[in-house]
Amino acid sequence: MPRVLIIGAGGQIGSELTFKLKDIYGSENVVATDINFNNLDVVNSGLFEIVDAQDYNSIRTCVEKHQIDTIYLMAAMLSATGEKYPMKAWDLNMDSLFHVLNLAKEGFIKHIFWPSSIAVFGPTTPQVQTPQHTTMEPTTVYGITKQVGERWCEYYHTKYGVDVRSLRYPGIISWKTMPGGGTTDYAVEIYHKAILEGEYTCFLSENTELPMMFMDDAINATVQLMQANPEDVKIRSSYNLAAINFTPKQISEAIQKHIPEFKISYEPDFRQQIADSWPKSINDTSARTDWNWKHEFDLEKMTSEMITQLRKTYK
Ligand code: AKB
Repeated sequence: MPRVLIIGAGGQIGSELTFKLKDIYGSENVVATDINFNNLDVVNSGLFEIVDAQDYNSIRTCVEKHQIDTIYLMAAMLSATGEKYPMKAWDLNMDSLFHVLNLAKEGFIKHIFWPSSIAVFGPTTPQVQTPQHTTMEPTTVYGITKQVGERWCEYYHTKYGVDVRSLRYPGIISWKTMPGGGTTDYAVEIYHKAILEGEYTCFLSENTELPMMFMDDAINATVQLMQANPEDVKIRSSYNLAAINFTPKQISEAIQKHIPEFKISYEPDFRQQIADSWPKSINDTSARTDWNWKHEFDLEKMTSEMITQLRKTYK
């Protein structure tokens, strides 16, 4: 049984990964950590420790205390917040990655999952069916940290034999924990506002198409990649990963099938420029071929699940 540590377990993806990994490996083998106690569902779900992702000793102490062999590093500052605090984003995203890579290099842990993002791509990247290997000139601080991080992951794997695996997540849509500070966050907020207020003002323009994915698919991809045979994991920078692509107009039409009176308006802000620099769709053939990745949720299925679950939450 792996002994797992999740850093950033209180966040949107970290929280659901925590619940899933506890289901698979048993609560006693999974230690959730975050820098605060904010997510009570996670804090109360079993083993929980306060860990500062920027403090090497804080992570190492926790690793040694719980005899951890696998770390999922989910703490990061995302694209929109990163533009407000560039140096903080650089420090958090890079320090935490180096700490974890070095713990593996020094023999304290054996396996690492580290998420990359579609933010590694930029305005000079082909925007439709973006290939795995292509021009990457990110224009956000977050994108720069993810691109540089990918190079370091591959470097640690090649030079030091570190088993680090990574996915370029698209925008992730879920109902349990809110995302924070991302450009794709509108696609979560819209469902909450649709249920609570029947209307939503979107910070991206109506025809801004972006790659997206329902949380269950993202978690399954993560688990599948981490369980894959090492020889099948041929890419050690980060895998392109895709499911669905849609615009604010298309998601609002999908919501209107369940809530006919729902209204959307558009007030694009600084996040429009970030979205415009990212792909509209992603080619993830390598993930599908190397370790049999398949997604399950399309826009309709995801919308129906989001609305059902949020109606229960807000009842
Ligand atoms: C963001 O919008 O910053 C993130 C991402 C695409 O990595 N959701």
